[in-house]
Amino acid sequence: MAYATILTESRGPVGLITLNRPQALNALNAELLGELCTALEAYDADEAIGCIVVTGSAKAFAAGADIKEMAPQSYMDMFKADFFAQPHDRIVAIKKPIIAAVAGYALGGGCEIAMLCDFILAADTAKFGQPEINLGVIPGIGGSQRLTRFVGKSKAMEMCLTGRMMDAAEAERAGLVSRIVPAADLVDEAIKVATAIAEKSQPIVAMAKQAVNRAYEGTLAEGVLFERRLFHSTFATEDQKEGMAAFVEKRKPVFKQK
Ligand code: CO8
Repeated sequence: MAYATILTESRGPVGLITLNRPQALNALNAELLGELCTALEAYDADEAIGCIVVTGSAKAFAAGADIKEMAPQSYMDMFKADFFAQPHDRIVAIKKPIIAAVAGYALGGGCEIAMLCDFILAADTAKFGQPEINLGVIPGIGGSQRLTRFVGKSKAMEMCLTGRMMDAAEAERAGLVSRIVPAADLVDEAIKVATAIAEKSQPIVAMAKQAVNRAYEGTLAEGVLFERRLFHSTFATEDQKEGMAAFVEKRKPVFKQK
């Protein structure tokens, strides 16, 4: 199948998905998220594939949800569409293991998509962050919940309140990524690991994935729903309009605190 915003390629038993909107640093618009989910589901259904790798470019895994697409949305638009519920739920439903191979920026929704994968291999150039606060919104696809489970409350709170980025070394120390590899080797290393997983028993791999997720996901569903409703609510504020308008106009936001 031909996609407009991603590239797909089978490497032996591994399905490789490359996010490919270079002009927007792989910002996650509706088309890209839809194609990503469709490609994941196609590999999930393909008996020849045992593991999936999702990667981006050298500069950006993904620089977040597409701010230009979101900027004009109202609270009602977000609420009625249950914005971001679909990609979240479709990715969570994938049964085969998914490895995120992250180089460059993984910000906002980009960091959240990486955390929705089963584990993250980071290039030494990777930078992770939840900078939504700078736009007058909060994470909307599980970031405040999953980041806290990965790195603990203190660091997650600091990241979500300040919007600062973590480099690869800090992300590895904090437990966000499984390990760091040189940027030039990232995709090859991810394919190597994915091939090793694909060569194991697929039903047992699926069970191991379920078991680890069981430990990790406790009351996550409630947390994600709670977060999504709050995220929708940010679109009722003047500061969301200001934060996103300022980004589009390439100026500093002047928040009105309302
Ligand atoms: N949305 C739309 N366009 C973007 C985005 C984005 N998130 N990020 C970058 N771009 C565009 C820029 O506007 C620019 O386009 P143009 O050339 O037309 O002006 C192009 O990509 C290149 O970007 P920059 O010129 O800014 O590149 P720099 O190297 O100077 O800076 C940065 C790179 C630091 C990554 C910078 O682009 C940046 O800060 N981007 C925004 C990061 C951000 O705030 N992300 C969070 C978005 S909000 C969010 O994700 C909410 C999550 C809700 C759920 C998500 C579900 C998927």
